[in-house]
Amino acid sequence: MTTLAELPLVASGKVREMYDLEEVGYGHGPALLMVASDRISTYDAVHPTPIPDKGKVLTGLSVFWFERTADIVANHLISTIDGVPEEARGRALVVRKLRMLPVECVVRGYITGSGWRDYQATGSVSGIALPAGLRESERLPEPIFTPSTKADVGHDEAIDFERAAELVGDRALMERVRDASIELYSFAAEHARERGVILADTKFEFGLDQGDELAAGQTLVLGDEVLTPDSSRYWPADGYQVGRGQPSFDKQYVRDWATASGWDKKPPAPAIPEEVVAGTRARYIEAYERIAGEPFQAWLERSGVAADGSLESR
Ligand code: Q0T
Repeated sequence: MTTLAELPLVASGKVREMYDLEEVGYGHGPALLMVASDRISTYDAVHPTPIPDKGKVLTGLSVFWFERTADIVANHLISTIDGVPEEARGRALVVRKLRMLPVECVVRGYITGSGWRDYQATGSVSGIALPAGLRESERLPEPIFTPSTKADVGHDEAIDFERAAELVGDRALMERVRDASIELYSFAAEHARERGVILADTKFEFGLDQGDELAAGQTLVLGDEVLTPDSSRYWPADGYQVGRGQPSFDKQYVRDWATASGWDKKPPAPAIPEEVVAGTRARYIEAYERIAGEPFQAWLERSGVAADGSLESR
């Protein structure tokens, strides 16, 4: 069996790595291994202390959503076990290599974060005029599609739909992307709501099948991680209050501790104390169990993680 160290690294992000797998299996074509680490970032800085099992929680959640949304749009997931090196089981997925579209597909059901700032300044977000008098964190009359550019460094820049269509080079394709994004968000937000979690907003990335170059009949494919706490804002529904920022489901312990510690929120991020690590890990596992509706252990077993019993002591 291959080890991670033998695979060519094709991309490395703040919290994830992508490796080249060449061809896997039969009929799938070129593939990548997408590996979620246990690294955590707050205020755009990665802490030196990992959150044990965070990468496995996020990978399990992505798989949960890929499996339940395949009838909305095709996705890049090929395998959770075959082709995944033993050391990466549970935290890695074999995915189809795509030609990625050069836009981030953000859907917002609530007005918060950069959307709230843009709304306060202009009354609009990504060129969409919103009703006057919205308060911070308020639910929008309907979900809105607010694309952004993928910045190599620094923050993504909000763009309107027409600019996104220009960057993609195909307005009809961009309409399919927008419609799929809103459908995915609506489906997930309703599911989360039934489990006491608000999905405030989320970000998708799409691609096209490689070798499917002819404009007619290109297959749109959902890539990246999907509907995880790193690509989305999840808020606990109990305690939701309009008119202020909401605590994050997963990262609030770290943020509260970081604020109290006096850290100026500029890199380098400080080490996280063990009780904050433990509380944060428990929140990630709770997020998995609430959303997926099964014990986190079930994902570990399905994905071939060797048992070590360490979850039994929770
Ligand atoms: C990609 C081809 O994941 C990224 O960087 C973090 C390490 C961004 N990224 C995604 C791709 C994907 C996906 N997902 C795909 N299926 N095919 N490229 C490339 N960079």
